[in-house]
Amino acid sequence: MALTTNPHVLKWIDESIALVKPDKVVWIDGSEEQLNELREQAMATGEMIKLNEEKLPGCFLHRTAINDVARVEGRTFICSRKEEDAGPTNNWMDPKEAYEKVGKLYDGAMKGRTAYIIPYSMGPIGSPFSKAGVEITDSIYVVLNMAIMTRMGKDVFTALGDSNDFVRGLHAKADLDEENRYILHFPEDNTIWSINSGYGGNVLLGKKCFALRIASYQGKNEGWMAEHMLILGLENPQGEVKYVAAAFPSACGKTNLAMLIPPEVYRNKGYKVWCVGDDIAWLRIGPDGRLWAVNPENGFFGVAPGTNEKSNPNALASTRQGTIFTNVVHNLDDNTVWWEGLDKNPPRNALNWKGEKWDGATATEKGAHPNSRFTAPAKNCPCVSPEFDSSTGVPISAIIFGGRRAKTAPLVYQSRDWDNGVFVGSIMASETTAAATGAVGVVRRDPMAMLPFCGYHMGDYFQHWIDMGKKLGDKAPKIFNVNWFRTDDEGNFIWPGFGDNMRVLDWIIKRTENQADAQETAIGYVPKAEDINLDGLDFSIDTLKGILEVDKDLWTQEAEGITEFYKKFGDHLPKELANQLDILKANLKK
Ligand code: GTP
Ligand code: SPV
Ligand code: MN
Repeated sequence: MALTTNPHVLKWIDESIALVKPDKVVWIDGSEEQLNELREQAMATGEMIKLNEEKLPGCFLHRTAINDVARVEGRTFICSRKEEDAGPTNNWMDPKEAYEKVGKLYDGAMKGRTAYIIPYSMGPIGSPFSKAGVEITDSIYVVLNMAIMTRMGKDVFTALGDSNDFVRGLHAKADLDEENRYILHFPEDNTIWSINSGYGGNVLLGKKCFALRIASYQGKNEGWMAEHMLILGLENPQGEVKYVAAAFPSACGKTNLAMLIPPEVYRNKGYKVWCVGDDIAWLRIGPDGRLWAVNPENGFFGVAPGTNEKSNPNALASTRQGTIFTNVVHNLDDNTVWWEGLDKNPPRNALNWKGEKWDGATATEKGAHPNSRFTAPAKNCPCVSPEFDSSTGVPISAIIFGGRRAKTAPLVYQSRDWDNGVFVGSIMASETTAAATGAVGVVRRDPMAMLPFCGYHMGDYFQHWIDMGKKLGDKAPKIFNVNWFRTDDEGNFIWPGFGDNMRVLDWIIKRTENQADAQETAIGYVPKAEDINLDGLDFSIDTLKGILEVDKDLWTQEAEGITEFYKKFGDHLPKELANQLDILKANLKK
């Protein structure tokens, strides 16, 4: 039975169902009873494997097809009516052509299957920040993931009423054919079409497709921002909490920073980090003129490899119940899971991410896929912020950009002002990771970590950032850049990272309070080495000076790279950014 009488919802569902022709239609009400039935069905077909109930209560393992393990940027399209509106960094398809061409693939794609209709909210239901979505999918795995990642169920329809303001998402696994895999976004129609994939970022349509690509377009039109950012609160010994939002590209450390446990010297004094979000932030100017953020998600879709008791105990704890693991190792001895970097005892009697026999002691290949993931409820996180469900969000004091750079970018620097900060975000570059298909470790420009996620012309997106700064005026957050990934001549990371990143956050917060010094360089303000607290850390001040250095030769090359990159944006490049590039060049000549 339909869970709503909203005519816009019903019309779109009727049309979509007529196209994909499922045998059955099931409305997802969000009840535990219904979810349990679906879990039972997925266990019966092998789609989900129930894990050890004592060690991992309510947890499941799922394996995707081996050709379907990451986002597919080459097959992701922005279907705006005008090609120019998609801009130079997105693939574009004419919407008419897209509906027609991919419509043929959808025709009858759910024959013999069940269509599940999922009402969900990005953001707390009823918050002025929040937006509703409806996803039609033929995958139980998607339903169960959406139940963790979003606020899902019939209350969403109650909050939506008869409004037309919801995002339509149609997902069909079809036959998982790579050649016919499409992730299409129609920003002007509030619509997403995804076909021939079963992997997270391609199919959990509330996440990257809606909360970044469609939402960034909505934000541009409505005066707010949708960003690929974690949100954390840093509590000082006086009990005051300052919030920061940080944009790093995929698999570059957002989840880790968001759940950071400060080193002992800080913990002893009473410092604590609270996690508000680990991947996406929606930011609006509040009644007080400051920038406020909510995390539109309700769970973490985190990278498994490298997550352990030392690197990120809070993430690990988050995965100990009610979690879905995707493409990790299945330990057959005790029916649990394992991944590279979990501990030094890989299981011997196990199946790798492909489901093949795997012996961790003798294997030459990795057992877990490098982009294997956990889907864990945010409420499981020991450091989840008390403000997690706040409908007004949290006020942001600092915005941090960052990426993986073996050289060039110093450990941390502060921009001179907002426009310079937008410039810093726009020139972000990072080595590619396994989070998307394609080569790994290649440096590419990834402005604001949004290259794969901006739903419109990136030059106009830069302009939107500049315009937001004008509205925020002196209430704007301060903007910083960090790089945890400088390497030595042997390719080892120099900075210890993880919990010790607290030492950098400490300087950042002090800067927002005008309580720390800095030295001006060609690119902005860099800390004086003695102002980064190294207490309790075996790390020499000379090594620190090394990773704080701004090498003028490298930056001169960088400026050339930026000049080339900026040409892409033509007359959509804000004059403020062209001006910032001139300033950088002039500074480098000084
Ligand atoms: P997405 O979910 O893809 O958006 O990734 P993310 O930005 O949340 O990255 P995540 O925190 O999952 O980290 C990805 C990888 O970077 C993991 O293998 C981490 O172990 C590693 N990593 C995270 N923080 C640090 C750090 O401070 N130093 C070093 N060397 N590695 C880190
Ligand atoms: C990312 O790639 O940035 C992720 C994972 O957070 S996905 O949901 O696949 O996009
Ligand atoms: Mn991400």
